[in-house]
Amino acid sequence: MEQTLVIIKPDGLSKKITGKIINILEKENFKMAACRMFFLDKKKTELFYEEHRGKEFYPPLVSFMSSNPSLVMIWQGDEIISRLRIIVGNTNPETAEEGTIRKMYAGDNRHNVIHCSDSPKSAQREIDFFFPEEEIYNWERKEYKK
Ligand code: FUP
Repeated sequence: MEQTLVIIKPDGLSKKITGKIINILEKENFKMAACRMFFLDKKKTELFYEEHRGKEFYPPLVSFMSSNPSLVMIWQGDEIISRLRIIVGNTNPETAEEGTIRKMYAGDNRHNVIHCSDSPKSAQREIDFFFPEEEIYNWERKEYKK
């Protein structure tokens, strides 16, 4: 089963859409495997977005991501990496497809409420970046009344 890293960014928490985003993921039948709140300080953000170091948007991105806490999660499901990229939508909400999370909730291409891994390789790196193995749960859904 494929896993991906999801971050509800500081603007997502401020906009009070955490539940809405989790609801979208649950409706897809994806399963949460880990969840923790992180205050991404400057150093941790710089390392996480290392591939963008040197770009003009890197300093303001680091400052935005370290302005408030984020909710960091691992989600799993069949082909979740590519499927979630479609559900999340383009980096810039102006060009994102209708109905995508970023089209519905993002302000601009920096304050875009959610991160999700873009490939199996980056998913593995990002999962290892935040979670030790013992904090990742492999569990099965059970049937309950109501
Ligand atoms: P994505 O995979 O869609 O999150 O986008 P990228 O990996 O290209 O960029 C990572 C983050 O850098 C974005 F989510 C927000 C930030 N960014 C900017 O602030 N300005 C830009 O022009 C591009 C990206």
